[in-house]
Amino acid sequence: LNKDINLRRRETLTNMCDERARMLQDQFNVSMNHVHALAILVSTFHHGKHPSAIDQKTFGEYTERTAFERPLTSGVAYALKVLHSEREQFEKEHGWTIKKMETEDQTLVQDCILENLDPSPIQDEYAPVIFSQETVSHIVSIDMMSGKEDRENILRARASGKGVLTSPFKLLKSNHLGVVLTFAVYNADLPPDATPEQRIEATVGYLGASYDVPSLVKKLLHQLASKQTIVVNVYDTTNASAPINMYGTNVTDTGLLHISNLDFGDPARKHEMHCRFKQKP
Ligand code: WA2
Repeated sequence: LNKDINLRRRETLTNMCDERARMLQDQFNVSMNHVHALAILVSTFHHGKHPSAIDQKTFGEYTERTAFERPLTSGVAYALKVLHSEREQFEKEHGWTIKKMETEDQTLVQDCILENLDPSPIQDEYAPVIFSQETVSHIVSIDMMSGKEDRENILRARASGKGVLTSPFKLLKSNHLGVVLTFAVYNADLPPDATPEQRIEATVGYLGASYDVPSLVKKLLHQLASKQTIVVNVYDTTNASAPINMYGTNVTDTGLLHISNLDFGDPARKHEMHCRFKQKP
């Protein structure tokens, strides 16, 4: 009889965990597809039309009105690829200087008060944000290649042509760990079977979305009934020996555990959902 009860308990935990993992993965996939579509929108109406049919006002309104299509995202933005030889002309056109994300006093940068940010030192190239959803307007004019995680994402996105994810890191103006999803935007004459070198050459910009993981997973789990029953953690397990806790409090509990796999669409990153019962049998 006891064995039966234990079996039932295990089964219940498995089903609840798999259901939650599937929901999170599906919502992530839906928003990823819409971020991809935004990259195509920018390619078509900003780079494909002369003069451009998109400015900050249009981008801001459109992304705010379609925010419901991107569950789990806290905002989207577009950064332009600017070579050093184009910098002076670019800054004159926009009326501001390209800013650096990392400075001496990282607390000032974290608050993201633009006056506190230094102009970017000379680099081969930059990725300043030119359009943003209102929710992330604080990153406009910041060179996304000056932040470690953002830079790695940009380099990987443009060489691959795929949507890529960062490891969890502390986003600007946020107290939580988050991740950034990036799609490269290419100029029109990129062949579909292009090599990484051709892709890098044809890159014109980067469309990115930020995910404040803890608040978004919390919102998602609260939509479900019986949230009292189980404790959920989400981990980035890309480095199997050093998993990063992205959601949920640290657990010391050694009770019944179920692990559901999470696929966020970037094969270079691994994620898992860990579920436990709140109450002992
Ligand atoms: N977006 C929002 N908050 C951030 C952030 C970011 N990156 N990086 C640090 N805090 C425009 O991949 C291009 C968005 C980066 C895209």
